[in-house]
Amino acid sequence: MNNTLEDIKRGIIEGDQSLVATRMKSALTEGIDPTDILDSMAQAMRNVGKLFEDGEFFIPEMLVSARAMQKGMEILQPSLTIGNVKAKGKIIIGTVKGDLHDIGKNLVGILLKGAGYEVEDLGTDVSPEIFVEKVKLGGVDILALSALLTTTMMGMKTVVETIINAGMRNNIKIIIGGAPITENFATQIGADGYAQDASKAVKLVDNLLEYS
Ligand code: B1M
Repeated sequence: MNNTLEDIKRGIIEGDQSLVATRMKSALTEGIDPTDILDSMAQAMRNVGKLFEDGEFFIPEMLVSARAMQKGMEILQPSLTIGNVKAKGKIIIGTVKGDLHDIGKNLVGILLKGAGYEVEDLGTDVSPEIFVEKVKLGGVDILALSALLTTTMMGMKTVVETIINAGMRNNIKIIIGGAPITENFATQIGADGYAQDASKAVKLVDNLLEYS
């Protein structure tokens, strides 16, 4: 792997925001493809997860790595988003109730914006009622739900059910994703689609809204 990308990975794992910021800027001046930069960043977070599983990292270490990752994403975001063109559709995105993980969701949001969609991000720990309220306001094409915990993923089913009970199911498509989520789970809970990663989420939305 290229040295700059190695440094970015190391910066994220060590939680060194200034190393990430400097090397991220170098990567962009060197003309490294932003999606390759993103891949290295995601790899770094997977390593952090492994270190946590192995008992070498604890919550504080995960948090500083997450902050370094967010710092890098802030710098990268302008290279992934396109200018002022009419949006292809509106997407509401959020992490489900009880779940505070937002890095993957943010990545999905950034790439969707980059692909020309208007994205409203409701943040983390979002209750089914809040999702429904937003959908009721109208003009929403896709509801995008993220979950990283096996204990919160069932919250996605509750969101689908709350949307059905509100009589809004035919108005929108619902897509889901996050580390513990599978295609099978998406089918089981009645979602319209599942994407394994952020770029697949863009393809999925393009397909659902018939842009591909
Ligand atoms: Co937590 N955490 N965490 N954590 N954390 C995991 C998820 C875990 C797998 C770590 C481990 O044990 N190996 C584990 C979950 C185990 C399980 O449920 N089976 C875990 C745990 C246990 C916990 C706590 C319970 C720990 C504790 O308190 N004892 C706690 C829960 C807090 C809560 O949410 N209520 C907790 C807390 C945290 C921090 C706050 C410290 C921090 C989050 C900071 C933040 O997000 N701002 C954190 C982190 C950083 C992680 C790991 C290390 C990294 C997650 C991440 O950012 N990955 C994670 C380990 C891992 O994932 N290997 C772990 C990088 C990111 C780019 O990938 O989020 O998977 P990811 O997103 C991908 C895809 O999943 C997909 O696309 C993204 C990009 O390609 N995707 C979608 C995601 N959402 C999508 C939506 C879509 C489509 C695709 O459509 C809508």
